[in-house]
Amino acid sequence: MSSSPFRNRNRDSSPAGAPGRKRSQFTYRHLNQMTSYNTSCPLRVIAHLDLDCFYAQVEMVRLGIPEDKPLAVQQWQGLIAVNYPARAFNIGRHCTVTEARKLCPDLIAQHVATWREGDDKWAYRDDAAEHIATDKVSLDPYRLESRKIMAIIKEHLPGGNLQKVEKASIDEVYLDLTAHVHAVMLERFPGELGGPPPYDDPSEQLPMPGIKALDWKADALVDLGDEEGVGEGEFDDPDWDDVALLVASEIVRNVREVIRERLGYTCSAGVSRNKLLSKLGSAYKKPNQQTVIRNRAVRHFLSGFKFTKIRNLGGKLGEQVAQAFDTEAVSDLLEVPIEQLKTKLGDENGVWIYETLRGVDTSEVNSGTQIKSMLSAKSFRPDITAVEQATRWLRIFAADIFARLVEEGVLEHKRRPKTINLHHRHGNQTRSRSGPIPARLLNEESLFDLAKNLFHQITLEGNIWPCSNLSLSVAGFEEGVLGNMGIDAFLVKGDEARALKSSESARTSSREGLDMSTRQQPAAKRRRIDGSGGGIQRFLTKREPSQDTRPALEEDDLVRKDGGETLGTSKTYVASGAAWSEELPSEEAQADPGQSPIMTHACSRCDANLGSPEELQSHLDWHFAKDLQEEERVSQAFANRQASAAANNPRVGSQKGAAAPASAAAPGPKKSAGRPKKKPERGQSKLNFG
Ligand code: DCP
Ligand code: MG
Repeated sequence: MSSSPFRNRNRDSSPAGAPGRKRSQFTYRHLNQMTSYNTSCPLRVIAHLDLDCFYAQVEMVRLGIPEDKPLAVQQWQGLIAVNYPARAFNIGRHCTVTEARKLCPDLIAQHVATWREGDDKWAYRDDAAEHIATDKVSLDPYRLESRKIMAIIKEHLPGGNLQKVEKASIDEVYLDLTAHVHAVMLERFPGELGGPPPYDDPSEQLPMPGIKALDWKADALVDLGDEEGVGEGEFDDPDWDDVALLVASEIVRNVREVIRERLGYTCSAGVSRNKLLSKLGSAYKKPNQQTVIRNRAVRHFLSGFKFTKIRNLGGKLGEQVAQAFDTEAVSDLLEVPIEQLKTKLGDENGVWIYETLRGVDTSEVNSGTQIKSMLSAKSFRPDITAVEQATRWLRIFAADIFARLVEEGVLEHKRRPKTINLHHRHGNQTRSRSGPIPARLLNEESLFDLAKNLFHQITLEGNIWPCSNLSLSVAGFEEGVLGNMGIDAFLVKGDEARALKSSESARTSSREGLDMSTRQQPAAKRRRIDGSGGGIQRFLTKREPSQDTRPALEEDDLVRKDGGETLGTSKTYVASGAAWSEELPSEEAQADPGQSPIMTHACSRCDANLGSPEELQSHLDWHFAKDLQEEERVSQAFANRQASAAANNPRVGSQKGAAAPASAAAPGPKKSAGRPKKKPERGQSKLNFG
């Protein structure tokens, strides 16, 4: 290496590993743990990358606008992204376009692209801002760029087991660089790390790195403060955790450079031992910088924050803590003994907060993250008041979602959603209906038909106008199967028995939360899905040529059941006018679609024999309600277990512990939905899709 960031240790001193020499605080076992992404490995290295003023950069690159020109991305009269030159004028997301122009008359305000009925694709339109009533925001341009960024990152990093990348939101990525860094360290320090442990004992300490100083280049290195007696000082020799972070910071710098070269975007990064710290690190110095938080600097770094800035503490839990201790400063809370935290906040929360404030976080970088749901929504101003208006929006939603499904590989049968869900808001009341998406019938038209049908069901309840918000979502993604349309496709078997039900779980809630009830509706009869006739046709999906053959891997639509932030990996925004992401209700149905002819009335899950298809469906709905309940019970238990694991071992489980406090705010296990009524609700039996 020509410009090595490592400077050799003074070789006058005894050679690395020689008797009498100070040894590393890390062992051979710790070193080895680096290869298996062990989340409690003390040599872990995690990076968080966050694009600078992302949407604004996308527009600047698209329009060829010089970097020093102030630009903001406009959505109706509001701003959703502001570039750094514009921020210098005190323009922020809180400003309206008019206010921003007053602050900076030269501001370029670019409106986001919109869908407009009648057009079959979103477009940038000069008059979009005046069409809030008839346009719907499209974020596709940003998703597209986001995918390109992901592809570059993945391409740039070594493959196989050395790569662990999690897309956390449209402009954020976590990298677990531990295994990669391990490989680099072995290559660069063969003398110290190459050999087997003395006496073949992995608990032996490693020799110290044969270097005396590390060159952090331009990285913003968090300093250690002047607290005395807190951990290691600046004058202590670098140990392997410092070396690992240095190697990681080189990798991250390279990744950032490649993104910059290939796409023109800058991003900021945080490099540390876990997600919690790295996320704080990437926001620490912006734009276009990276911050390294060495283990020895963690305490000083965190003590400067308000704890409400820490992942998972921005919400209710943070408020509760602030109230209980009358402070928002991490430094104040560091003084509070764990027992007191437990007394005031409960055992789980107390332990979790105690650890979090000390920078403990063992949450995994989850490379398997894929879209779990897609949502297309519109808040109306003014409210809409007629079926025809709603139907026009449903068509746009269906087109929007289907376009994203195509990206996701639905035409190639890579992945497909199993359920569709419609939410309707009238005053304080939100109603929703969901149902299965037939496996063999997934195209824009069928989504539209399904949406219309769900809407029709809602209208049957009456009192639905005016409507202030409609949202359509698909969820329950499964890996694609299909291909062979043999007889199997038409028979009821195994899990597919669920296909027999068309589960409509209806949820009516009031904003005040006083009237939250979940009830299982008896399934409607299995319905015709399209108007084009029954018979075999309705099982066949027209295969349309794919418009786009790029690999479908888009994760920014991912909306986690736990509300995203619980795991700290997914941002959830509700932008005014048109939500681009909104917390979805938990996946409502796991039903495999099925318009399959019923061959039996026996329940494949419990062998109960039902008298009619309708009864069987009701019965399966009941199973489904039980499953949901069970799922929630299990995840709750899991969160609790993690929290108690964390209590026993402060290095373990803080992430899942993270889920625990948040889950306190999440709906707990529902009261038993009970057996559904056998009789269909009024109007149900008459329903037809299409
Ligand atoms: N976004 C949005 N509404 C919000 C917040 C964000 O539509 N309330 C969109 C626009 C942002 C993008 O998400 O460009 C990424 O969000 P960030 O919070 O990362 O903000 P920026 O990337 O714009 O700025 P920064 O440089 O602070 O990361
Ligand atoms: Mg950003």
